[in-house]
Amino acid sequence: MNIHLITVPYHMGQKDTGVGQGPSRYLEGGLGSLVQSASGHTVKLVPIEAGFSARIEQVNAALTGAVAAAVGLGAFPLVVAGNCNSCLGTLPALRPAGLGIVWFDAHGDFHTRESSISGNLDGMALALATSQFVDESRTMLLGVRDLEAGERERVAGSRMRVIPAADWSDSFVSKNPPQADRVYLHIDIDVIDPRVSPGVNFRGAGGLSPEQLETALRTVRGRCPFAAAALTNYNPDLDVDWKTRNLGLRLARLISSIM
Ligand SMILES: [Mn+2]
Repeated sequence: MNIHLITVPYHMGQKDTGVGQGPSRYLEGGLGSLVQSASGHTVKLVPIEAGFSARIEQVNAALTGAVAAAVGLGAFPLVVAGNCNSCLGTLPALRPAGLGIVWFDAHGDFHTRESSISGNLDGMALALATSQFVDESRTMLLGVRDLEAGERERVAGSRMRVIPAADWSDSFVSKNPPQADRVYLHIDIDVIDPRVSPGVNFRGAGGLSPEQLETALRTVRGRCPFAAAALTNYNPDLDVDWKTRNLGLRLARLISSIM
């Protein structure tokens, strides 16, 4: 299957700022050729362009168009984005029947406008995704370790299946496969332990190891196909010796080889 490598170089509508620089650094690190060699298929690079300063909704609308175009051609959409709210651009372009979400993140991204202290859209990304596009019962939140007050209660009261990083076991996913025919895979790279991946805005201790994440990805893929995948939230300004960039490249390579 051909891959459309869709890059979204934006942070909250601002181009090439903070985590919005991540896609460019990955591309400079060889992302395109690596995805091509891992998948053995043609890779088309699709950069989202919405000017230097746009509304988040404009960026996501452009992303919806790009993902829909990929799906229309039977290509696999691999989204590399600054923000987790890119899910709100990707999901509307995917056929909803049987669709689930597998979401790796240190955070819940499960605030409402009422529970959010910051009002930051990224803190609501999964909450909006499950209220608008995919039912909670078909959603898994994996590797979470930093839930805020208000959000913690909302996650606990949800029908999502949740495994915190602190309770991680490699067998969890095989014992609790996604209740879906195919899944949108979302990886916020801050799910990984910051000691091995420092290039993130959140450096709270206790994240997953790259090997734990990779094992989980293989297990999920063994149960159901990916409808699309997203890799988000790499901040090159905070990276050390390209550790997080190289990890992201490794993850993109794995996704491309098993998708
Ligand atoms: Mn996060």
